[in-house]
Amino acid sequence: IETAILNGYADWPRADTKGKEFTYGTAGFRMRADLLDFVMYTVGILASLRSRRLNSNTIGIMITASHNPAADNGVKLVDPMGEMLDQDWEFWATGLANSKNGEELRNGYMHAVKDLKIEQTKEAKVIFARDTRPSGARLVKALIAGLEATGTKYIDYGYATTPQLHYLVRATNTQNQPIPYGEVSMEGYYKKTAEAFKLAMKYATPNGPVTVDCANGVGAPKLKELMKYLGSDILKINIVNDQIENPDLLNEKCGADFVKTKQMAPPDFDGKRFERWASLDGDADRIVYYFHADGNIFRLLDGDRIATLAASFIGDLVRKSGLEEQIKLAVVQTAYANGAATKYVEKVLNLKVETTATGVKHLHHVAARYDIGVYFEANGHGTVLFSARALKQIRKHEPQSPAQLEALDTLKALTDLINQTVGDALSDLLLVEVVLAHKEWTVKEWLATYTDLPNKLAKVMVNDRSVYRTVQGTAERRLESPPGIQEKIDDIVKKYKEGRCFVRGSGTEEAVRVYGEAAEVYDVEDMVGKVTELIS
Ligand code: NG1
Ligand code: ZN
Repeated sequence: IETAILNGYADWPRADTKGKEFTYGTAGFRMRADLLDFVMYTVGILASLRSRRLNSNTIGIMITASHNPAADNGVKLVDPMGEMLDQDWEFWATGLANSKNGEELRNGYMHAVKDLKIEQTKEAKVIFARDTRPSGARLVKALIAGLEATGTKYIDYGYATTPQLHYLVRATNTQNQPIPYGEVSMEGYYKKTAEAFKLAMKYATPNGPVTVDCANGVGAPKLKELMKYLGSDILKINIVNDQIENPDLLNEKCGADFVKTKQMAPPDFDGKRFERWASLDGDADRIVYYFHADGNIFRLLDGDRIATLAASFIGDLVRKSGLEEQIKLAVVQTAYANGAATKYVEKVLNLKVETTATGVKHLHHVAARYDIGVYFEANGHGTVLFSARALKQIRKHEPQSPAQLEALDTLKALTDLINQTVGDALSDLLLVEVVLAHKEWTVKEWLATYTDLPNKLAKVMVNDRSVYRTVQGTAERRLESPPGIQEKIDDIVKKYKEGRCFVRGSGTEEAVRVYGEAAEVYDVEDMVGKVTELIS
């Protein structure tokens, strides 16, 4: 293997990154696609180590740059149960990817084998997939070179959404267990999702159509495929922005990230008043809803809204099933969640709220500690996790009345509908549709549940974001460095009614983010402006 790794380097040499190191961040490796070939080669090697370390369980590799422009690409590893790669292994990922030449890579590999006590004779197994970016085809070749050098067995699933790949990983690794996650095929994903949706809709009144903007990405063909299994009698879905054959259009003035950051609908939006639209991102792991209210006012229903909608509905189902004593629900957010959403969950829904650091892996871990954990980032990435304990309670519960039976049936269906591995725009779309149909709500009633506090997210470009360090245990809401700055922020913020403002270094850009909210719009502008000045 060592020799094969060294020899393979000739075909996939490290690109000149002008001294810049590769980092495995929240989104894996992500950058301009032409710099990624060697990184892919090392990711293949890393995946072999990970699989052998985990008793030949299958590891997933997803090639995508999500909502980034078409010229970028990226890669991330998926652990056996469909979770993100164990954080401790980011060290090895970064180490291999930053080898300066073939010898360094080989030595890095040998170091890992020794340190991690890898048995190289064990089988190594990998499955992978990619989004619609044209560079994906070339990057797959580099990846396969890494897999072959290490004698790793692999299956190429072609195009898939990120959550579909996560599904396939978990299904593969649980296929011989008492309760497999699902059939090990793309068809298995569609069947499981569609069947669960139909069951969840059994007692609901179908709603009007929903229009889905697929960001001209992989979500378009995959949603079309899913629709064949859903049929159109319970839910009518219109698709826009499905041009995957023109890569320049990917995420271009459309998609979930565009809608959320610009706070506007894509230019081709033609929804009538109160008609529901939703946007996916480039790899279909995020979703936001929106509509036009009276006077053509744009209204966004973001991740906070999906979380509150899901928590309210699932909380009701638990109660109506008679499982209130046995099953506890919590909602997990980041500090970017609107204060009004947090208050609504605590005061109206009477549920516990936890706040974690930014990044899905943090939310996921905390949500997994609860019987049912609802987690969403404001940008629309999230899911609902059902613990093994909750699933057992739900399965063994004997309903005492027709009403209990109805609630329990719907709850069971949701445990299959909602992707348990990662936030999944397709299953989240169906989840929202189920809830709106059951509640007989339009977007108008959904929006009316609470009123967002006026807020603003600003970005300050800096040379070194690493000096902005937050205090442990504050979910990144307070700075400990640079020294003295937090006190100054506090002095500014206390002058505004319901003022809240925090500053943190971005994990994905060379920038510092300033988020603020207050009771009045002009106060937010003023407050965020002053804090931004302070750090500029
Ligand atoms: P950073 O750049 O660390 O703020 C951004 C988003 C996160 C998450 C990550 C990963 C905001 C404020 N931040 O993180 O929510 O999605 O990208 O993609 O939206
Ligand atoms: Zn994404």
